[in-house]
Amino acid sequence: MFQTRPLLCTAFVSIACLLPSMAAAQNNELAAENYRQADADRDGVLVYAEFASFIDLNAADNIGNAARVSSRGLHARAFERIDANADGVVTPQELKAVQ
Ligand SMILES: [Ca+2]
Ligand SMILES: [Ca+2]
Repeated sequence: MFQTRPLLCTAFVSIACLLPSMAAAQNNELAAENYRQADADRDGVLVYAEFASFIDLNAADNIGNAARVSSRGLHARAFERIDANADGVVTPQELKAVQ
């Protein structure tokens, strides 16, 4: 048991080191899927209620700082920050601008 443990740790660390870009790509896919899921009326943009569920879905997947925003109840503040033109909806372009 004691002999296999360091080997496993080393293998795990090197895999984790090799995969950051893959993990980021996977997160992008997850975030895109969460966006589609949160966009309840399927108009391609997120009103505040849709944005809040987008944050919570991302938090559940541990994407970016969504978990922190969600646990601290900062949805409204995040929405205001991301809705750059203050028209009451968040677009994919506005989300991209803050990433
Ligand atoms: Ca929508
Ligand atoms: Ca906007």
